[in-house]
Amino acid sequence: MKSLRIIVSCVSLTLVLQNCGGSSGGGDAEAAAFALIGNISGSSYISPCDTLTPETGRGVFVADELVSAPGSTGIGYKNANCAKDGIRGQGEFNGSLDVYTMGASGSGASIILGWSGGKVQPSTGIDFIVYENPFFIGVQNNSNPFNAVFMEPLIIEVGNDQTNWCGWNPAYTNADPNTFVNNPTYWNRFAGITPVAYNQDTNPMTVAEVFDTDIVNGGGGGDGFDLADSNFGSSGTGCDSTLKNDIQANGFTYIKISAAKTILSTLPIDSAHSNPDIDGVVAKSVSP
Ligand SMILES: [Ca+2]
Ligand SMILES: [Ca+2]
Ligand SMILES: [Ca+2]
Repeated sequence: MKSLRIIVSCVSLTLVLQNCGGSSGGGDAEAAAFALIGNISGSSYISPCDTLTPETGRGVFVADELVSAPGSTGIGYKNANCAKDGIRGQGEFNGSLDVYTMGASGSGASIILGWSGGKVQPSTGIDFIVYENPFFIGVQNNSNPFNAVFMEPLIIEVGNDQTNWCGWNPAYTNADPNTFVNNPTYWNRFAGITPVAYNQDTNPMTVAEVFDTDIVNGGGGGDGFDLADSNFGSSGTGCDSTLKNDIQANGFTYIKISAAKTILSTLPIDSAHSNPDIDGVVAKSVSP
């Protein structure tokens, strides 16, 4: 989130809005960013994310438990509560501002979320969706159909003990593996790839629409994962067949979200695409 980092700097320097926004001209987005960042004034600072709450009661189960976020400062976009306060996507061409920006490396490049002790259950189709804040860029038309995204790729793992994790064997399949290409087709089984239309406040959608990630055709977007996927269990620290089979049969307690390059170090992700912003995670079925 490079442009927004500049905004945060402006706030900390107590420059006025006009001085910060003038050069880049992104008035609405920047005004919204200021509203989200709120009034930073030392120890009295309260982030909007600290008071927002995730939706409940209709079959969209938001990961509402912050288990671990070593990079969180509680201020602005470095407040990890923004990753558990609900999903507030901004559509195909804008990124959500209700997000926690992770570090590019080290412990701050990961976050662990839970469902307040519940377990995400295996169900038909995708079992959960991860929302970063990607957005389509450039011209979209029939010969160039939504194939360019500003993305900050993530690797997703799940587990039951915060130590052993199973993942989906993410694969970057561009012919030149050393060149970054922003076409989602090459980013298989990563998150942080698909823009987000679902917004619990302004575009709540139906439950069926939320769990349809095809944003181009009316779904809510985000990146869905299925415990029944044949790739599940073929990656992840400490993943063995026992853990894989247990998770596939009985579900999982924790999700670990990491900036992709911290796990796959040879990925061609430069510094402009290496500070992912986590809006949140929703599951289709959770049981205590
Ligand atoms: Ca499933
Ligand atoms: Ca981002
Ligand atoms: Ca959020």
